[in-house]
Amino acid sequence: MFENLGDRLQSAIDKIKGYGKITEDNISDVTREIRLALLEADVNYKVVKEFINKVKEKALGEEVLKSLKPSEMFVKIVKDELVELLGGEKKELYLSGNPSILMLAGLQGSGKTTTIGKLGLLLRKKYNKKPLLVACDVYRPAAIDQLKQIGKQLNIEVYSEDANPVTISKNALKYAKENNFDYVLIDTAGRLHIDEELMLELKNINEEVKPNEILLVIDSMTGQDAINVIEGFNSNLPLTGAILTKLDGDTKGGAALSVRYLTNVAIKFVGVSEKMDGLEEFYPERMASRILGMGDLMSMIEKAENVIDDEAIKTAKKMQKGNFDLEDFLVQLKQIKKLGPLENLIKMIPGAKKMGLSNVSIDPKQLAHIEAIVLSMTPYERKHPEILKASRKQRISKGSGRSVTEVNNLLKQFEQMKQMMKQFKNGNLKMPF
Ligand SMILES: Nc1nc2c(ncn2[C@@H]2O[C@H](COP(=O)(O)OP(=O)(O)OP(=O)(O)O)[C@@H](O)[C@H]2O)c(=O)[nH]1
Ligand SMILES: [Mg+2]
Repeated sequence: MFENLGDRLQSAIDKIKGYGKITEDNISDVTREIRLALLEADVNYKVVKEFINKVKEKALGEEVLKSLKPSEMFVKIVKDELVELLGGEKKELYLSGNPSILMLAGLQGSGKTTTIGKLGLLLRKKYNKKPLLVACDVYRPAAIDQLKQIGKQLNIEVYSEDANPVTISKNALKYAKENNFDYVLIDTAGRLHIDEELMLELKNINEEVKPNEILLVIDSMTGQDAINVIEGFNSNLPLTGAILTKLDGDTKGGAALSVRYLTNVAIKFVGVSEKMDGLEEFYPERMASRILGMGDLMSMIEKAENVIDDEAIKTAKKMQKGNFDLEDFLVQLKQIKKLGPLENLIKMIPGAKKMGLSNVSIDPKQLAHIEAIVLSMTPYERKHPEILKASRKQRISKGSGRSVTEVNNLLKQFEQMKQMMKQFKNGNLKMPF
């Protein structure tokens, strides 16, 4: 997401590094490029105009800090404005109701039902809530089944009944109170366009259960039209925020950058994959850093914390001491696989692009091969790889379907890694950056 925009903005900003001083002339040069980059990313022209004006005004104004170089100052100004454009402070989700009630609304296919599941999972995992999913899309029989399927997959209860959406939501709320659910998530029907009938139904549900959160789900591929969709819903319902889905697709990202300025509706979450864990809380600051290639260590660490378990932390400590074996190696390998595509993680490292790391491709097959080799060893062999001589290696090669050379390479790399860890521990080795 935002890759193209990020590249363009970064190269524009890099230009300013060549100038010793910021003047009206060279600023115009750079802001022209920024303007083009934003327009090409499908950011609304009004938003672009305002953004450029603010950046210019600040860059030429009195506020220049003496401690920063002009180029650093300029980067800071652009970043600050970008954060502002994305909504400034992070907007928190309402959590203190008993139960809290959340309703999703949005056009057909925007991702409501999927996002209901993702939210349920996030609320349970991160906020320790007991969520109830409510099926209020009664027009398509398959819609209820879809939600039930998601509930089954996540082991989260789904409330449904043969009634109209207002009655269902009322009864679901009663059911939630009686059964100690503390978060009620209401899935609603979609339409191709904003129409009176749909709005009336959503208004009626709103009147009946008074949700604490009404979030509008928007497909980020909608582009400029997203603004009209938001205004259409916002004039009928007291929206408390928006969720932009499918940011993993080849969207240019313009809607994300225009929504807040044009509608005053804050983005609270973004959908980044079809999978149930593909929902991220939206932090304007982190997103701006990511766009400008400054990395997003916080998100990377949080992601790692979410999937890494105690066993892995224990082996990581052993690794630091330099006394780990292939059994520990296997544990670490499993964690790496849980983290998902490594390329995505690498992109979050500050300066990854400049180090030439942003285009590395890591073949998941290779990880699978390594795992197969280690799994073909006996537990004793994993603890004492030094006993692995020709005949054992041959057996492992057969068992894993990999060549003896690959087995040898793995053992060699493992030994090197161990040596390196020892050196780290003794403080003889510095990180390469
Ligand atoms: N890649 C990607 N796909 C998504 C994301 N969110 C939803 N989808 C996909 O979008 C399609 C539509 O999602 P639904 O959740 O059924 O959309 P909906 O708004 O409930 O649709 P209706 O009930 O017909 O109005 C599905 O194929 C989802 O897997 C996302 O963040 N990334
Ligand atoms: Mg749906």
